[in-house]
Order: sequence, then structure tokens, then C-alpha cells
Amino acid sequence: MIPVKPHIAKRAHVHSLAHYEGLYRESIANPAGFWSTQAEALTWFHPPESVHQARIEEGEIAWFSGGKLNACYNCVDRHAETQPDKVAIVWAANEPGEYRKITYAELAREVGRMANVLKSHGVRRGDRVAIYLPMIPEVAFAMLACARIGAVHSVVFAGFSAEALRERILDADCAVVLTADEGLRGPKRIPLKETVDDAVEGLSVVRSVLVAKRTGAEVAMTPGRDYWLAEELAKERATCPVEWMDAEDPLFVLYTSGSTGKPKGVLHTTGGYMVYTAFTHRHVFDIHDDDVYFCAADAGWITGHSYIVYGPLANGTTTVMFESVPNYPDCGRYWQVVDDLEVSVFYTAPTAIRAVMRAGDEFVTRASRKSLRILGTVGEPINPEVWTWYHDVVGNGQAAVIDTWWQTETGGIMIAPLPGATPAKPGSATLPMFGIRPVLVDDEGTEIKGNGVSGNLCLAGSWPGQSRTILGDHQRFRSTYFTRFPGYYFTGDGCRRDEDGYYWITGRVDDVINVAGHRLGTAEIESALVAHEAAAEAAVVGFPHEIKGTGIYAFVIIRDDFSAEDPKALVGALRDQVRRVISPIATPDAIQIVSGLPKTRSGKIMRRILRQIAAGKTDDFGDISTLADPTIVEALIASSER
Ligand code: 7RM
Repeated sequence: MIPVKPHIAKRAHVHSLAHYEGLYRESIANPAGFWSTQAEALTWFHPPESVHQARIEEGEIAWFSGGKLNACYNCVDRHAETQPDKVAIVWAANEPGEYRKITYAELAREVGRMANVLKSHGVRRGDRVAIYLPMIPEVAFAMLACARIGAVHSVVFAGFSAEALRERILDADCAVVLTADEGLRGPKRIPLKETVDDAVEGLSVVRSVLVAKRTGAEVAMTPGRDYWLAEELAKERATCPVEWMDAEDPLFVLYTSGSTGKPKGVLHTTGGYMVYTAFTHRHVFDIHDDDVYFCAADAGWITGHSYIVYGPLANGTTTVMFESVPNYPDCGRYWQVVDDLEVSVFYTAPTAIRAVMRAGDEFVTRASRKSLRILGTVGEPINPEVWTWYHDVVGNGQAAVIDTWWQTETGGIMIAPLPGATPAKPGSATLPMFGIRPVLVDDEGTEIKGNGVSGNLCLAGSWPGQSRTILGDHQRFRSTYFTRFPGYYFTGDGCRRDEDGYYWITGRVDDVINVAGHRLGTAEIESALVAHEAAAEAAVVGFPHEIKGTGIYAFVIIRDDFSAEDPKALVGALRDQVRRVISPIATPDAIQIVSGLPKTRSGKIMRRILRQIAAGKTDDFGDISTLADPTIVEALIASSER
């Protein structure tokens, strides 16, 4: 494959491959020196006393110990002082053409007021606050307000169900929940307050529910528990002192799916996370003072945390917050926003690109897009055809396409090209960030050296943005990430390193699937299905899906004592069950009612067989001799939904 030449060499921070290679070597040879220099980009109340300590096998990691700082101060106050009139956040509302520009000076006041509201509702340093908001500026104000007073936010994606929200509120012991009357997503209204009511019913931990007004819909308000956010804000002053936090004090917890049923509260701390997100945002997106940066993720995911809020604001950048969806009112919406705001850097998920690509080029070409210089992607592998369309059509062949690989647990981007330096190969996330050491290991944990090899992707050593623990369960943190391949952090992804040392992520090697850029555990979906009275057992696998990347296919065994009069209605009920228990994003695309599952004699489901059936690839199943009942395979094919 002929690599695509880097663009924008004139203004890039890192201007050639040789420049990248030199800096990379330096960062690996002297990580302490490298990262202490990067830490100087932040404002510290007290500088760090050491750079880094780690005992990887115990999952004990610390960066910048002894340092004191505040994330909100770094994102807001210092810019409000030096560039008060620069736009910090442009909110692109659900309706096209509707924008709200918030300067750094205004942001300081909004966040100060919000911090005072939280305090008046009893939130203290170290307390957890749940944020269940749509993409309105209040979501950023609330995150930053928590950071300001040393509270730990737990943003829950506003597409999650009441049950999922309740589980997260309980796990983190959140006394305050922020929400809105309703959310807007294109033509749809999302009844957020109603969902919160269901989630917190009977929960004594929740003292206050603060409700932002988005649509003005009539919602039930429980006296003594529910408060209109605007009324609470109106009572408060716009200034609030910052809490100086230790570098290793928690900044936030964010739940993510793993291979077991229970979501994990991934915890990030203050100093390392801030250094890493600011650093990677600046370098990967080649950020300069005049950039208008638009990341179309939701604040409920790590991409929203690191690359809508913390990274860009720490760098004093203008960051766009998008409330709507890519196909509202039509598939040209992104490019309309790009033209309206003169966006120079755009960042989204391959699933969104695939969705708008299908609608045809006219939706793209009717916008000028002349301000675009960098096009990023994240969340799943990007198919080379889609990469090429993004590059040629959206970017007019003029913008650098930056495929960024990383995870909730890594805090920030790990593997990505640098615009202006790294020749791209469509479909490859290319080369590691400074200070990052990807390692491929075989199933026995032996490192696979050299190029032109594949294996389990691990990361050696540590980096400042690395997650420090799973809230309330450090043992699970250790066993999930540090025991399978001792001495390394295990990512859960498979990966190939090609002849040029470029990395190609091949997808998860565990029971996690990536559906339309959302990370889901198959075990979670199975538990939701089995919680239905009709279901005895369920097995969920992914299958290739044109738009979502991966679709969800569920095999369900119905209980003997359950009489399903109408199989269609039963499948519908099972789908609703998953929607209700987890979220619409977890709804199976196909449900096949089966009488048995392909199990080995030791009782393990052979998922590889289910994956093949779900993909419609049933010509060769390889070795199935370990199955307890090999005839089951034929029966599964016969009743397949493909
Ligand atoms: C940022 C985010 C993490 C999982 C990860 C991968 C997959 C993410 C890419 C990718 C191929 C990419 N956090 N993934 N980025 N696969 N190329 N550029 O997505 O915690 O929600 O998901 O997503 O499998 O392990 S996440």
C-alpha cells in the first residue's frame, strides 16, 4: 500500500516523520524528562515532586506526586484571565443554525455559579455527582464545577435506561444528580427527568435532583428532592474558590463495559489525566490558537470528556458542542456546522461517517468545507473505503485523516498519526504517541518482536493518562488489565504490526463488542435477556454490520414452562427488554430462538460457531469435535435469521 503523504506541513507542531521519530525516541529513553516538560503546560499551585512511580503488576500507578493543581482552573480561570473574550464553547443546538457562543469569561461565571449550587446542595471535596444531561452547555459547566470543588463526576450517557442509571448512581454513591426535563436528538424528545425519577425511586442516597430546562416539558417535581437548576443558579454568586487537589486525587469516574455483566467505574485522577489530554489534544490535532475544533462525540463517553471538555479547554481552544445527530435535518448537518463555524478540526466515529456517506456526496459537496484541515476518527476500526471517502470527499483531498486508537482506560489517544508528520495508511492507526510503548504478545504472554506480526495488544510501562483503578474494586482493576499478561497493561484488542511498524487494530479479543462506536459487553446483554421471564439462556455475539460496524445477534433458549403463542411478539418483547434494562443502543438487531447452544463437553459456549452463523458464513466450521452435541449446529443454521 502506498502511504498517503501528510498534509499541512507548514504549520504542524511536529513537521516530519524524522522529527516524530526523534521526539519519540527521546520520550522512550527519558520518560521522566519528557513528561515533566509536558507537565509545564499546565498551571500548578504546587509543582510535582516526582514524575512517576508504578508497580504495574499490582496496578499501582502514580504520576506527578506531590503536585497540586485544579483541572477547572486549568481549563477556565487561566484563560479567562489571558483571553477573556475568546470563545471557549460554541454550542450547536439541535435546530440547524442555532448557536450559543460562550467566552472564557462567561464560562468562568457559569462554572462558578454551578459550583456554588453544588456546594449549597452539600457536595464536598471527594463526593460523587451523577450527571445525566443531554448535550447542552450545562454538561460542561457541571463537569468543570465538580472539578472546581474537588467533587468526582460520573457522567452517564443520557441514552442509558433507568436501570442502568440507577446501578451507576448506587455504585458510585452519588448524592446529587443533574438532569434535564427532556433531551432533544433530531426529531426525538428524550424524557430524561422521567427516567431519573424511575432510577432514583426509593434510593435514599440521592438527596437532590437538579433539573435543567431544555424543552419546557411538564415534568413531575418531588418537593424536597427536585430543584429547577435555573432557580438554584439564580441564588448563587458567580465566583467560587478552587480546591487545590493532589495530582493523584480522583477527577472523575466513567462507567464502561467489560467482559462480565457489571459495568466498571473507570477512575481517572487529576494531574496525569490533565497533562495527557492537553498534550495529546495539542499534538494529534495540531492545535493552534485560531482553531475551531469540533468533536461530535457525546459527553457521556470518554471521547467527550477528554476531547470536548478537558483537553481542548486546557489548551484554551474553541470547542464545539453538538446537541443534534448527523442526519438531522438531513445527512449534511455536520458540514453545515463546519461551514457556519469555520471548523478547522473535526473528530467523529466511523459509524457516523458510514451513515452520512451512504446518503451520497451531494450532502457533502453542497457545503464548502474550506476551513477543514484535520479529520479525526475514533471508536472502531475505519474501513479503508470509508477512510478514503472521508479524505477525498469530505476533506477534498486537502485535510489530514487521523485515525486515533485509544480506550476509556487509557484516558487519551495512544496510537495515531500526527498531521504533517506521519504518512497515513487507510485503516491503520499508524504509530504510537510519544511515551507509548505498544507490545504484541502471543496467548502465552511472550512478546512477539519484529514487524509483519499479529498478537494481543498490550502497553508496556505507564503514561500519565492511564486509569488508576476501578471505583471500589481495585482487585478487579488488577485482574482485568494486569494479570493475563504479567508486566503489561492488556488492552483487550487484537492487533497487527505491518512491515513498516504500523499498527492495525483488528478488534476485541474478549467478549466486548463495538456497536456504532459504543462499547458493549455481550454478557450485559445476555443478562438483560435472561432477566425476561421467557428466557432460559442467551448467547450474544457481534456480526459485521454495514453502518454500525458490528451488529448484535442474540441466540435465546426459551424456558420449557413458557408457552410462546406468538413467536414474533416474543422476539419483540425480548428486544424491548434489552432496551429497557440497558439502552436502545444495546437492542439486538436479530434474535434467534433456539432449542440449544453449541457447548463443549465442559459446558463452554463455542462462540466462534455462533459468530459464523450470525455472519451467515456457514460453509466451514472447522473443528467442532469438542462439542457435546455436534448436531446442534445444523439446527442452528436451519433456524438462522440470516
Ligand atoms: C475512545 C474509545 C475502546 C475500544 C478499543 C477498540 C475500539 C477505539 C479505535 C478502535 C480500531 C480505532 N473508548 N477502538 N478506537 N478500534 N481503531 N481507532 O472508543 O473505551 O469506548 O472503546 O474501541 O476496540 O478497545 S472505548
